[in-house]
Amino acid sequence: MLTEINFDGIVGPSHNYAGLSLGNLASTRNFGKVSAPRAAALQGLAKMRANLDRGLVQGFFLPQRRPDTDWLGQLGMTVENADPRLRANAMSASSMWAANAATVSPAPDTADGRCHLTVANLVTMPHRSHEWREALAQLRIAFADPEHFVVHAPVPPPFGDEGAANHMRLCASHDAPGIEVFVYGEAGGPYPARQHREASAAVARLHGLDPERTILAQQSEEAIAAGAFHNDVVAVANERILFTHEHAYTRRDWLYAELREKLPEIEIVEIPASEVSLFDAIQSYLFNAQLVTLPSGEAALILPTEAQESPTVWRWLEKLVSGNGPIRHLFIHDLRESMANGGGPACLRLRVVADPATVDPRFLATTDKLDRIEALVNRMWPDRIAVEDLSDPAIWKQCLAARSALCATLGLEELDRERF
Ligand code: SUG
Repeated sequence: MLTEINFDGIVGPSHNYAGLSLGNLASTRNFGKVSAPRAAALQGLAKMRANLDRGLVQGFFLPQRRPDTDWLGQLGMTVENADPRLRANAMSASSMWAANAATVSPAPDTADGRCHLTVANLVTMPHRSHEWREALAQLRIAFADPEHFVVHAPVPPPFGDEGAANHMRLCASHDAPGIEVFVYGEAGGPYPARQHREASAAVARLHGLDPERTILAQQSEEAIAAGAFHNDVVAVANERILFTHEHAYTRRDWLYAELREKLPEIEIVEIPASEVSLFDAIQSYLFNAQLVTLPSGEAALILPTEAQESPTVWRWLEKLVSGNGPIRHLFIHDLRESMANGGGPACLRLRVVADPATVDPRFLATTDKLDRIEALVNRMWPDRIAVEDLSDPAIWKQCLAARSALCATLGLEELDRERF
């Protein structure tokens, strides 16, 4: 039975605000703020628990080992003698944003009938460029069944690939063949375009997708310049619904026409700039919602608190669900710690359409397992981290010990032993 499984990144114990992500306005704005890693992880776990209670299948990925001394070693440094900026890059908890872990093409879309995953190389940002090794290791364990999955290593640099955050799949239902849309950037005003066309095209080829059912669309320069460093900040798709901002794409009319031709049942819900500006959409992370199909068959948006706090955005959303439109429910979650680094509900999860019975069960959530993770977070995650603390050996030790304990709790000790 193919179902959508949302794998959320568990927020790591080193979560901090070092302002490392140029073009991500929240990251820049909150540089130097004191973070609350324990609260951050608990907020993420509460979202997972709520989704489980809603009848959705929930999985997770583990936080990566931080400080990443293997990466510093490749640069000829140790965590003790690294300069503070590079040390901060080695301490980032950014792997929590699982939407950037990989791009996923479910079995009904691929030539060999298996689900293909390509790990993202994340080469544009130094603090994210060293995530791929452990991401690959986790995916190879979680999706080890060769009958159902193929896990590809990242596409080579310099072609930047940021994974599912720049990929959308539209289909009549999750288990039917889909139309896969790869969104790349060419220009972004003062900011880098993090997803390159060459990388998107390579992933589509590696996954064995039918070119007739694959679309490469350019993200608008205006959107990137306004702070939409990934497509999932200005659009989200699920089954036959595309929910998007008017100014998300360079050739919007062409894209909509292609989609309508390839999937006649598509429902495009577009917010015009005259009702919600790109600025308000990006500030509120309205589009960084999880758009999910509930067991009842109805579509729901899982939104961050910030969307409710913006009067224009909230008015628009209330109108959306009170009408006859395809989206019927709104659920709000407090994810302020992740949001302050530019990561909303959709950034925190990687969607994989698969039969849960074919996935390594150690990566699947149950209420009992979430209880155990929560207890561990309460006991071992730092309460606060200021940017200066990233140079404190006691924090390095605490972060390493917390992650080791989590690996042990989940029976994933091999991740603790492996070097990346
Ligand atoms: O890559 N923030 C992440 C946020 C990623 C959000 N993901 C999606 N849109 N899918 C990023 O910019 C901030 C880290 C810092 O500033 O220290 C950061 O990496």
